[in-house]
Amino acid sequence: MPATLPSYPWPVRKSFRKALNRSGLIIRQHSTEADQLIDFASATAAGLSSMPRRLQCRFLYDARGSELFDLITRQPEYYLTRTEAEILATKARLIRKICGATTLAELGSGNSTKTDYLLRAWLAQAQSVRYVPVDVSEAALREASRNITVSHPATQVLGINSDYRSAFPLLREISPVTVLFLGSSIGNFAGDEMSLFLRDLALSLCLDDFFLLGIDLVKERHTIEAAYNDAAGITQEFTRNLFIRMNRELGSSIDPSAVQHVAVYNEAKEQVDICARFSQRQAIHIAPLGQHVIIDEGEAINTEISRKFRLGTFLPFLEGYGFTAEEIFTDERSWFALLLLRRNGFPPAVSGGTS
Ligand code: AVI
Repeated sequence: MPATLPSYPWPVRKSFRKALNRSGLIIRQHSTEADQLIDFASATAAGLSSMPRRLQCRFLYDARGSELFDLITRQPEYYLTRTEAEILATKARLIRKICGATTLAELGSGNSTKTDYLLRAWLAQAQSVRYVPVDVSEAALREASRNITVSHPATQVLGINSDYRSAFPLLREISPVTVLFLGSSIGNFAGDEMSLFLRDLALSLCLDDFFLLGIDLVKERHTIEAAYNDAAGITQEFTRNLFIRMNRELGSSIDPSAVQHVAVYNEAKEQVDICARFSQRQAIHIAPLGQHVIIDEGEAINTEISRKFRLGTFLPFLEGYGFTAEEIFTDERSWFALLLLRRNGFPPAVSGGTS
């Protein structure tokens, strides 16, 4: 686990500070297209050679993958987005009251639709608000920025086009801040990734900054499994799209029709394990590295996990990273929770996972 956070050279910080007074400006990530391709190729090669085989879920979100995820959130079985939006709709004003006139920064903002409730609540209390969305997709940032500027002209939008971790060192520049991490995206992290994320975020925030975290709660198996096996087959297409992306970018020559989407709730681990099972043997080519990996008929590759949480164990775990709950908001069925956390402590010097 790296001991230090990535840091930006002074000129980048300086230009970010200058940009704080403007709107709509996109800070670009530093990696080139070639770097991104090598990152995809090497992570794929490592994941396919590990046992069990596992691909990193961040690669699911190319342009088509992001479109498909957006469609997933509208499926009747996928309760997460709707339930979180219901909570936000009723609690946004109270959240603003507790957080005060902080800057809103959103990690993995996507199309920023749920953020609308918070922006309205912030603008009901002040003439303007600064909103800093962070996303790897420049197209998503530009669209969100355009939409928000049209629907809330008093919002100053300053997009950061990078992964979360690279954006963390800039959070201090916009403190006092409320960082949003919605949709239970934290559930897609494995134990060590979650620990690293929480530790780095805690180290990047100032004392008394806020962290609004959406988490999906443990519930009956059939409700959870239905959400990841929608009748329209969109989630299946989402899983398949990762292999279509590999064909396009890595020259992999995979037969997409041999990819079967399998999503099963593991009650012992309290997580959905999402896999691609191959109905035929495949020789997966990773052209940029000149490698081949053989996948046998019936073999499965894990493409994602989606953890479900219990408040009784997760809140003390968050406290261990310096985050204390100011308020916990849930829906009527206790299916989903929004945790309003305050950073008022310190993370451990060396962190461990939840499992
Ligand atoms: C983004 N994330 C919170 C989704 C989830 O529910 O774990 C990703 C997803 N994968 C398939 N369906 C939804």
